[in-house]
Amino acid sequence: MSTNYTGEQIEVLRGLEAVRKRPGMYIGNTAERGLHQLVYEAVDNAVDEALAGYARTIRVVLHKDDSCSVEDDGRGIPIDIHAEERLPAVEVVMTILHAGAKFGKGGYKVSGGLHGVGISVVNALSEWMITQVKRDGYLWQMKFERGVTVQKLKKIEKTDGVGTLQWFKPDPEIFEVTEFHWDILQKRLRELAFLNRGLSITLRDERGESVRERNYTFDGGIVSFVEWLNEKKDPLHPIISTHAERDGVDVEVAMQYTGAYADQIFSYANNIGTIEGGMHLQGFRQAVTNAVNSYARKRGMLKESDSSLSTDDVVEGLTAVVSVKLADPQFEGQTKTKLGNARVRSIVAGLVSERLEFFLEENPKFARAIIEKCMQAQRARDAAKKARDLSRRKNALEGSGLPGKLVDCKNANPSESELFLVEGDSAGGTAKGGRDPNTQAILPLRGKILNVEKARLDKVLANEEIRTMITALGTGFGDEFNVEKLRYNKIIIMTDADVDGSHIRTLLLTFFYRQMKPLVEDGHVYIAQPPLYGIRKGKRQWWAFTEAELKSIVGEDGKEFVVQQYKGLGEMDAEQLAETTMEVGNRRLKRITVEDAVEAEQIFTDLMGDKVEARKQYIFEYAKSVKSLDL
Ligand code: 0RA
Repeated sequence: MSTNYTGEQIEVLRGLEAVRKRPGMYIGNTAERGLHQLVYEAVDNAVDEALAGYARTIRVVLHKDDSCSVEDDGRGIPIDIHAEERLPAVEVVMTILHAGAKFGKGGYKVSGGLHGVGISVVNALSEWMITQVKRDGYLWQMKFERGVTVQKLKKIEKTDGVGTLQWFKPDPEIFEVTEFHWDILQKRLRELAFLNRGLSITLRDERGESVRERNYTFDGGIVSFVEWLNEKKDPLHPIISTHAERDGVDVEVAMQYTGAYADQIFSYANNIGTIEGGMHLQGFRQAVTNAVNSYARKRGMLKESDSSLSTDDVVEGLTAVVSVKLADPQFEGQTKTKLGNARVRSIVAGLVSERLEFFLEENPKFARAIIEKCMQAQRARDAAKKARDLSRRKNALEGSGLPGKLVDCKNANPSESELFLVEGDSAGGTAKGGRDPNTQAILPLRGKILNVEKARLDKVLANEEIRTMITALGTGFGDEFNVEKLRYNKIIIMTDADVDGSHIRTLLLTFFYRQMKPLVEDGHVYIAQPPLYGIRKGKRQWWAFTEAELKSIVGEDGKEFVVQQYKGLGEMDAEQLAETTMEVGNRRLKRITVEDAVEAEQIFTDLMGDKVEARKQYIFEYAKSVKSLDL
């Protein structure tokens, strides 16, 4: 046998070594994201089997030892001997890099830039892995350790069933963290269930004291997705949807206008979220723009002298899911999430035009509501542009153009400068006293004014405070935003730990995300974390930022400690504020991610929208999470 050992085995070991040496090349990173990528890889294989028409259910279980199993009821990975490799096919799939591709199953094999690295990568990065296959009358099993076969394929028992189980424990030698997060997984699994109509996906968590289990099955597919996205919004009409195959591209679209002011359009190619958009999204946007304009002209709602509705106008308040599946997806862009196949644009545009034109013709009442909504967006945009032009002219007249309320820093180098957006004039004064005047600038914002603005984001621009802030940042906003003109590397929102503070924070984050997106994407936005408590004992002084920290300082009884709760920034003096919240080295900043901003946007919708129920719910939820509520 030793003469045989060379060929395949060496190839296998080389492959495993490459994966374990540079895991990032295969799964992105070895942090949280990479860890969850392992589950996605296993799940994607099962979803492929469902797309091929065989599997109907997928079951993902998080076990107590931080291992994860993914089971499907498909045909089972083949076990017959692979001619070239002279190993059972399942062993080839599990141990040879990129072997998955050799088993092309036709149809719309998912082979995106993010997924499709092959289950052998999961195997290589797992402390152990067990593969079970039910087919041909038996349950078969193999075992691996760090990708190396430790138990050859063997029959376990008789069974009539079919399917595949992949059970793996991520290797702590590879991963910085090995704990799966329920929230992350359920979000993706729910999304996959929406995108694959009828597919039943169960997530079960056995790690805690009580078992948690959820099943996601949506007979409506992406129509259910849109329904779910619009749960808290005011839809203007029933969901419009279409599903067809053209030239080998399977296209599904569901859309619904709401009273909201932002659009929410999700696009996918082969179940992968195309964050950077691409041809399918372009085709969709183009078709909606054309259909809405041509209907509005035909009905005389847009007069000959009126300018056409822009794409931004016609997508305001639109919730949509565009999902395409194709055999040869080209993923482009920085994060390989932009669909490049040019023919997909006209295919999607054609289908959407056809469907939307038909809907508008058939439903004049709904059509009118949609057109009116879009025209309102157009008017708001025109008004915002006028306001922008006006303020630009005004600034030019005022010389330096920097607002009087801004307490600027001396250092003119943006990479070293920070801007604190501080709630209230009095806290602004304190912050001014506590800042490092070389690098830290202060802009006080009058919270109450922002807070009562229960209206569309465009109106926010009419707000003096916000205009002042835009001028201070130097970037412009909306279509004219230019991140290169940013005058500060860090923009730090510093608000009180109460409901008002939380409103202002939400509004600012939503504003940044919608009107100055690159600020968030490039990580320029932060939230200051003032302490919740000051604790004294004799001459010693501590700060606690969480309840847990307070407990750990004062212990269970804590009799000799004097604990002061800080509700507002104004309760601290300049020195205290500097020491706890502003000084580099001492302070704790939370950097805002796109996910945070999206969440803020959701909260903003709840808070500012017309749905009283959602607003009540938010305040109720919020009230539970803070001890004393200052209303
Ligand atoms: C290739 C061929 C066949 C099934 C599969 C792959 C398969 C792979 C995975 C991975 C997870 N679950 C899976 N289920 C099936 C079937 C070939 C045949 O039976 O004719």
